[in-house]
Amino acid sequence: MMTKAKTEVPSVKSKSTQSGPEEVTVSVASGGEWHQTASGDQPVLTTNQGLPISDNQNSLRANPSGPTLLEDFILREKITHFDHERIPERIVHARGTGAHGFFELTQSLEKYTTAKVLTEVGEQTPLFTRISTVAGGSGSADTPRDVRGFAVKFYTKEGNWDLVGNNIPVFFIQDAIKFPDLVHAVKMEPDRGFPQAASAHDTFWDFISLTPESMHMVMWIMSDRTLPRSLRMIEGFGIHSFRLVNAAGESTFVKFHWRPKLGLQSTLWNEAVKIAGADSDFHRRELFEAISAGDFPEWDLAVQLFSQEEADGFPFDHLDATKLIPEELVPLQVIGRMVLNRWPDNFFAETEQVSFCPSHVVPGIDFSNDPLLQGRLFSYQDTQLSRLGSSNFHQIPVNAPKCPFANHQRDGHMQMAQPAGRVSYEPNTLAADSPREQPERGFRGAAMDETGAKGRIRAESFSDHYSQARQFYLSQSPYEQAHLASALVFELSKVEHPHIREAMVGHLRHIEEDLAQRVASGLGMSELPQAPTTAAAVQELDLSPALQLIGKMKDTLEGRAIGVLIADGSDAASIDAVNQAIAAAGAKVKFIAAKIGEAKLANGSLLKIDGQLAGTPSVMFDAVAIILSSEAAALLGREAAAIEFVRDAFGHLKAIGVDKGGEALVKTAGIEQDAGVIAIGNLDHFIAAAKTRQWGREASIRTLA
Ligand code: HDE
Repeated sequence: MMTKAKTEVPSVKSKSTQSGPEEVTVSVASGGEWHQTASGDQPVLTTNQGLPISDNQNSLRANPSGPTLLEDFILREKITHFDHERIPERIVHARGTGAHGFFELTQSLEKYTTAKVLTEVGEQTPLFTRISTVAGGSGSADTPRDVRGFAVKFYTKEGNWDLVGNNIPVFFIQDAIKFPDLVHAVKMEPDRGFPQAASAHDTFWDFISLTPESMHMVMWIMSDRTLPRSLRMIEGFGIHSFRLVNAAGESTFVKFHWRPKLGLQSTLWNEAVKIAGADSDFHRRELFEAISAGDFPEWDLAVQLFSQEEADGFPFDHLDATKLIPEELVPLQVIGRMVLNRWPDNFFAETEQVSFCPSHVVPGIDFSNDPLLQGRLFSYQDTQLSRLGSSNFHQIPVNAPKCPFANHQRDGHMQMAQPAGRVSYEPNTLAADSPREQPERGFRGAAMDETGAKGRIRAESFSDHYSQARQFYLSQSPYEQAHLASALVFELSKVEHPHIREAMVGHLRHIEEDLAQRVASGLGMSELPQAPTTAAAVQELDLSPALQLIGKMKDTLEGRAIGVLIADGSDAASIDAVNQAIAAAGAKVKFIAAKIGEAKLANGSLLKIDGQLAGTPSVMFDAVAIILSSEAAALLGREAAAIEFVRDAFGHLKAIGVDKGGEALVKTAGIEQDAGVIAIGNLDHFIAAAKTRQWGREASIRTLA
C-alpha cells in the first residue's frame, strides 16, 4: 500500500536539464499497515528517514523517574532540526510580506525591447512579490516610519526577471560604496542595541547630516509616503534607469513605476505609532485578509522611456539615483498590470527564502551605468550565499525559474539536482544533447563605448543635492508640508547631540528657508544655524504636482475599513442602513462593542461583534460610526477605551458618523463637533466624508510644527 507524505521537493529532471518547481508529492513506499493510521485517511507520522513513530509525546527514559537516554534518536533528530530552523535574516528588508500573482501585458514595447514579458500582449507571467520595511528585524512592527521595499520576481519564459525596487523613486546615496555606512547608521546603535526599526536617533542623522546627497530622499522619508495605510496603497519604483534593447540592438532608457489600483493612502504619524501597538502585523494581516477574501491587490506597471539625447537635456543626471524624472517631463505609459492572487502556502519556504537580485534580467533588458545599481548587481547574489547557505539557492522552489534551465554548474551544498552522464563541461563532443550557447536568443548587453580615465570618481553632474529636494517640498500641499516639518521635528528631537540637529537645519535652509524656520522653531532653536556651502547652485525647478500624495488618493472606500461602535440597545435600523451603505461603497464593516460575542439590539435581534473595544481601537479604521442608546452612551462615557476611540478618530482626521447616543459620547470625549462629525441619518454625506481625511480639521488640533 502507498501512503502520501506531505513533503514537497522541486521536481528535477534527469540529465542536466531542470525545470522549475511543480508541486510534487513524495510517495512513500510503505511496508504495509505500518504507514496507515487507525482511521486510514491520515499519513503516519515518521522521522525524516521514514520510520513510523509510535509515541510523539514522551522521550525515551531509563525508568519512570529516571534520566532521558542519549539513545533516543527520534528525540535527537527532532530537536536538532528544530535547533536549526532559523536562518540569518536579511541585513536590510528583513521584515517582509509576500504573495504570488501574475503580470499581464496590455501594451507591447516591441519597438524598444525583445523581452517577451514586455512584448507579448495578453500573456500572463507568473510572479512573486515581496513588500518590506528596511531597517527593522524580521519580527519588527509593520508601521514604522520607513521606506518600503517593493520586489517583484517575474518567472518569464526567458528566465527570471527581478525588478527590485522601493516605494520611493529616489535613494539616499549615489554610490554603492556608501551603502554599508548608511545601513550601519540607521540600524540599532551597535553598543546599546536600540532603537529597533527607527531612524529617529543620533547615528542616522549624524550620517545624513554629513551626506548632502541624501537631502532629496530625506524629504521623501519625512513625508507621509513612509506611513502607508496598506501595502495595497503604495507605489513601487525601479528607481534606477535601465535600458531596453530591441532586435536591432538599439537601446532606450527606461524607468519602471508600479501604480496601485486603490490609489495612495497613508496614516498620520501618531496613528502609525498606535497601530504598531494595537496590531504589529497590521499590513501583513490586511494583505492576507484581502487576498483570502478574493479582493486581489492590483497595480499598473508604467514606464518612462527616454533617449540619451533627451537625457542630455535634463537639468540633472538620470544616472544619479538621488534624482527622479518628473512625470511632467517624461510622461508615464501604462503597459500592464500585476495582480496578487495567491497567498503563499508556507511563509518560510516562500516569503523568507525568496531571493531577489537586480542582476536577474532577461534578454532585451539591460543595466545603466548608475553606480548605485552597479554595486547592487554584486551585492544581492553575494548576500544570498550567506543567508541561504548555498550557491544552489536558485533551486528552492520560489526562486527556481519556471522555464527550463540547463548548464554545467554542479555540486555544492544542498544540491537537489541529480544530473546524469559523464559530461559537465562545454564545448564537448561526448553529449550531443547537452546545453549549448544560443547566439540569437541569448542575453546580450547593449554595445556601449566607454572612454575616459579610470579612477574613484563622482561625476560633476552628480553635485546638485538640493534642487529636487526643494522641488519636492514646494510641490506638496500645505498639509503635507506641515506633516513633513513635524516629522523632522520629531526625528531630530530624538537626536541627543545639538550639533547634529543644527547641521540638519543648516541643510534645510538650502531646500526652503521657511521649512528650516519651522523645524528650528519646533526644536526650540533661538536662531537659524549656518547653511553649509554647496557644490552646485540650487535650481528653481518647475513644480511637479504628481509628487503629492494627497493628489494621488482615490475618492473611494474600496479596500478601506469602517468601525461601527455599538452596544446592547443600539438601534437596529440605523445599524442596518450604515452596514449596507458601507458595503455598497466597497469597504469592510467591523462591529465593535465593549464585549466580544453578540450585542442585543433595541429590537431584540442579535448582532455578532467583530472586535472588543479595548483591543480594537479606532486606528484600525479609515472612519468610524457610533450608534448607541443614551444609556449605553452614558456607560461608555466612563470607559477610557471608548473615549480614546472617539478622540483618536477625531485627532486622526477621520469622519465620525453619529446617532443621538454617538453624539453624546463625542461630547463626553470633550470634542467640539466639526463638519466631519456627521449625523448618521445623512448617510451619503457620511460615506463621502469617510472616503477622505478631514484635512481642514488639522489646524484646529495641531498648532506646532
Ligand atoms: Fe537593496 N539590498 N541594496 N536596495 N534591497 C537587499 O538583499 C543593497 C537598494 C531592496 O524582499 C539585500 O536579499 C545595496 C536600492 C529591496 O528580499 C542586500 C544597495 C533599492 C530589498 C541589498 C542597495 C533596494 C533589498 C538584503 C546600494 C531600491 C529586499 C537582503 C547599492 C531600488 C528584497 C537581500 C526582498 C535587499 C543590497 C540599495 C531595494 C544586502 C548594496 C536603491 C526591495 O543585498
